[in-house]
Amino acid sequence: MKLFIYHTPELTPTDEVPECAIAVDVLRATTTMATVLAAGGEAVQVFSDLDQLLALSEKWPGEKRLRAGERGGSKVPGFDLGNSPLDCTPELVQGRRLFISTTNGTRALQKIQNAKIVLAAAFVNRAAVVQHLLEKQPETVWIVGSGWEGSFSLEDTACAGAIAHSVVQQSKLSQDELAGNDEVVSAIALYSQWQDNLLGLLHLASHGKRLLRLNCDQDLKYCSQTDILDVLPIQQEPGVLIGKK
Ligand code: 3SL
Repeated sequence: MKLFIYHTPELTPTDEVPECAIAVDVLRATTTMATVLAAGGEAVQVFSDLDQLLALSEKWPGEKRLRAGERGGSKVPGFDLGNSPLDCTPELVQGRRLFISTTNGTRALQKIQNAKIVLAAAFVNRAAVVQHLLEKQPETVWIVGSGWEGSFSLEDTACAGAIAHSVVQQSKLSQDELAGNDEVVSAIALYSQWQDNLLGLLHLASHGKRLLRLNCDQDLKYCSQTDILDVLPIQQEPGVLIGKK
């Protein structure tokens, strides 16, 4: 297995496709997706465009859908939900499909949707993602951070590092054998430094600060937890993820 980390969708190559690609948006899209699927959501369908989301979800039975729209950290008016994982209770999401569009996370997933295996990861479901990699042993794995409007996000790279760190610990591969690019080495170093204080890292991150200004302290707390959800969000058809438990 060779692992490559790309900090943003914009930095991700477009002329090749890996066997397995993983989108990461710790704050908060992939954390929300894992939460919905762990709580019994039927599927998560991602859109970069809000109008497309509204048009497509309109064809879905009303009682079986939830529409989530986030821009700039806030809920889009008229949508059922914004992008807080804390709103996604089993009572609300069970048996329903989440149609979701967020500023960066859904774009990252769309960027990698042609890979053979497409996953969504966050700290909350890191162990499930690592277990899948160890079982399937894909030859090439890309982890793509969502970033913020084209620039680097501390928390997404730290989560990519958490995945890489755990693969090294649980496989016979050394860091040198696993790393396909320099980003892997630096992501592991970042995670290693902060692994005992991920909430502190989220407070330091620029998007964490943006969310704190929007009074999302509890979201940061939730998103900083590692390995609390045993769920693997895996793409079933382009743009549609289901939860493998
Ligand atoms: O950028 C995104 O996709 C979102 O996760 C941003 S937010 O955390 O909902 O503000």
